[in-house]
Amino acid sequence: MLLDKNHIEQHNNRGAKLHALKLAPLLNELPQADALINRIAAFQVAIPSWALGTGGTRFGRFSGGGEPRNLEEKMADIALLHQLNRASGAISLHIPWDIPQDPAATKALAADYGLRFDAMNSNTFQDQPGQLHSYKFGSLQHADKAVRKQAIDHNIDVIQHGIALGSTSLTVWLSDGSCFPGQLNFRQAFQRTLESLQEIYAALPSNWKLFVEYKAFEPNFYSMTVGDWGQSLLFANKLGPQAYTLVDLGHHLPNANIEQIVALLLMEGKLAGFHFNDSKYGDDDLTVGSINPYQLFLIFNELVEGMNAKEMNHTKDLAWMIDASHNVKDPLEDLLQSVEAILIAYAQALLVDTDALKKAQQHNDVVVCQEILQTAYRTDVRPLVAEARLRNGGALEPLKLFRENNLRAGLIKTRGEKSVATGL
Ligand SMILES: [Mn+2]
Repeated sequence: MLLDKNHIEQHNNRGAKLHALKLAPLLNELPQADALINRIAAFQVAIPSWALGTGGTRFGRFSGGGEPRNLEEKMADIALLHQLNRASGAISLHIPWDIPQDPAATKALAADYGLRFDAMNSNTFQDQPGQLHSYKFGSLQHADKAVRKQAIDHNIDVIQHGIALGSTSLTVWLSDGSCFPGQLNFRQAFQRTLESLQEIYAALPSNWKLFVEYKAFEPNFYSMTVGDWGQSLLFANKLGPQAYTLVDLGHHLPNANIEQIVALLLMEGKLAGFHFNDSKYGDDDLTVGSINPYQLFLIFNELVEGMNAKEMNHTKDLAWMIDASHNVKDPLEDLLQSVEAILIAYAQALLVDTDALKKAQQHNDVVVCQEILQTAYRTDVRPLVAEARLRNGGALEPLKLFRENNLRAGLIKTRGEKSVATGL
């Protein structure tokens, strides 16, 4: 369900005067404001197909109503987000939750909406109905070769689905590991996983990337076979030039220095996938920037610095995706908040006076180093982000417009109170 363009125009006209007042000081103060706005306007974040419904925990799930009932409705939701913020122009599909029944039609629908297909996601962390072998004790690491083969074949099948849609990357997140000491031989688990990944890697088209996503714990609580960035990097290096590490912000132990991790992965040319969310304790999958926006800024600061050092394209060279769960908020409102937080942190990182920072670092002027970072972080860049959105044809205030037009009520009317989207 897309919004009538007139509604966006009227909303923008109503807020135009106040927006101009807020933007003017930034345009005066920042000589590079125009270039900044263009960079922000180019930034796109993919939305995963499992993020449009209400999320839950193992204790319960509380649907908010109007959830998309199929892939087409999920795409319609992302198209609506993209219409509002012009920064959500990609969808990341999960197989088998969202297998396109008619790939050509799915591809055509995406083109109509102006969406492209981001990374494909395989699933060997749960058993599907009718599945021959169980993943209870792992998939690519499994002691039984038949289980490993089933998991390898699934990943190759996901690549085939992706080729049909025009995707160019595969994300492999494994829940493989062990829950108790002695359950697993770590070296053998690693070797078997590597051999399995090598078979998947061999099935990649030459223009594809393989992202190896790591996670510190859960669902296995003693060891995870791809448990941190070092293990992921080992796999990626052993696999070859098309394999990369994927950083998910929620997949670290508490207080991990994620900004240092991304800096080093970029240095090695091995960072290519990135999942946004926020957390206080573990893999909480909360709205991006809702708990620790300063950390998000520090991470973006290293991302921008590291990408610039390698002359990378900010928009295209890393696969940016939101990977969060919406347990108590409207998923679409939550995603609008997340994208906004990402663009704000990106804009703040672009504001960092890198020349001055280099000088201060050279002279060990720790005070000035902190001042430079915090000056950027404490700048209210929201008018720049809004201006970027306006130039792209989006809404001045997407969340406000979503509510003004009762868009969730409209979705409930079409889809019902009790519709449930596939996902976690
Ligand atoms: Mn993730």
